[in-house]
Amino acid sequence: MYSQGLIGAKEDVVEDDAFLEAFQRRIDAEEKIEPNDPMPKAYRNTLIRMIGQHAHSEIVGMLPEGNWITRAPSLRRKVALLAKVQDEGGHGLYLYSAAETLGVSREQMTEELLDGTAKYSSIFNYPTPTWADIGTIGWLVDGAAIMNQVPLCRCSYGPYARAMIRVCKEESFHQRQGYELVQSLCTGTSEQKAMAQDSLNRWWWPSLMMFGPSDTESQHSDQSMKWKIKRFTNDELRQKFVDATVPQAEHLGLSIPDENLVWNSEKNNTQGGYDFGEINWKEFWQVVKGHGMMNRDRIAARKKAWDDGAWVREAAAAFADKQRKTADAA
Ligand code: FAQ
Repeated sequence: MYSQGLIGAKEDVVEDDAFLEAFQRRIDAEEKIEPNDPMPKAYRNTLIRMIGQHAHSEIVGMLPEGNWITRAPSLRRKVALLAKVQDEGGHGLYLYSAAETLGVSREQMTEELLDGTAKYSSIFNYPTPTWADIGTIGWLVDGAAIMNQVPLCRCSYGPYARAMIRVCKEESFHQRQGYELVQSLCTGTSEQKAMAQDSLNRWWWPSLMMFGPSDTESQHSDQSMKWKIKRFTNDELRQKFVDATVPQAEHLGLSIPDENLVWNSEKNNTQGGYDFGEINWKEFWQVVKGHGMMNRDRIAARKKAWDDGAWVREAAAAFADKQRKTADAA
């Protein structure tokens, strides 16, 4: 699927045992792999799939929050929300650029998003009916994103790892401003606190789903861990997120909507951790396969933006072409 027009691709590399072992030795020595380095096709394709999905998630992720920009309750909140949504757009652009170093074009990636071949995070297929959802997204969704993305700063592929450093700094700020928003609601009127609780009830389980299928179901984790693309498994990160977030909810005076949530002092090598209830995997796969509440709207919005922007892309390409011809003639 991603084999055409690879920028730095060493198509002539013979993937024999000697090559694969030498590549693994570089990974084990914590060397960064750079765009023009020889790499196994499967390593390249894994990164294109994962970085592409990540980039699409950032861009699609602008939609649920963008929905509230015109209705933010104060100028201060509107400025913070505008800046956050703009940051997510920026993250998408770094990530598309990181994927492009692997020889895939942004056009190809976008077409694969629009035709359903490429995925984006399940979380952005849930609606944002109340203002409290803006706080909860910052608190939980950015919180989960950070938990997943901080280890990606040590990913073996250089351009992805470097892009993640700035992304994580910005996501940390988003998480704090989201938490501060929820905290204002929790210290406000009883209606405001109820709005925060209702929002937590709706976003808790989808946030846990962001980490992907359980380790026994994950198709790519073993190989991605071996290549040091992923540093932790999906379940390990999910557990870290639960352990970090439950005390935050307690501090806010909110209840996590899970009757099976209980502290287990034996967990995490006896350091302790929370046991929690079973995720609704049926719902997860339905959303991933395109049947969530907002999937159709999200893709329709991205398709409209892509179609409406066609003339800009054509004009930019024509301008670049003209400049090249002028330079050639000189
Ligand atoms: N949603 O074998 P695994 C954000 C798919 S950024 C949809 O475990 P892997 C910022 C997976 O692709 C959020 N699909 O896969 C923000 C695979 O299908 P495929 C995005 C999912 O790659 C905040 C299949 O299931 N972050 O939130 C999901 O080893 C606020 C089997 O799964 C990233 O993308 C899911 N939740 O692990 C923006 C981080 N989970 O591709 C706006 C980078 C799994 O074979 C507002 N990505 N699938 O057809 C990753 O860390 C990994 O790719 C995982 C999945 C952990 C997502």
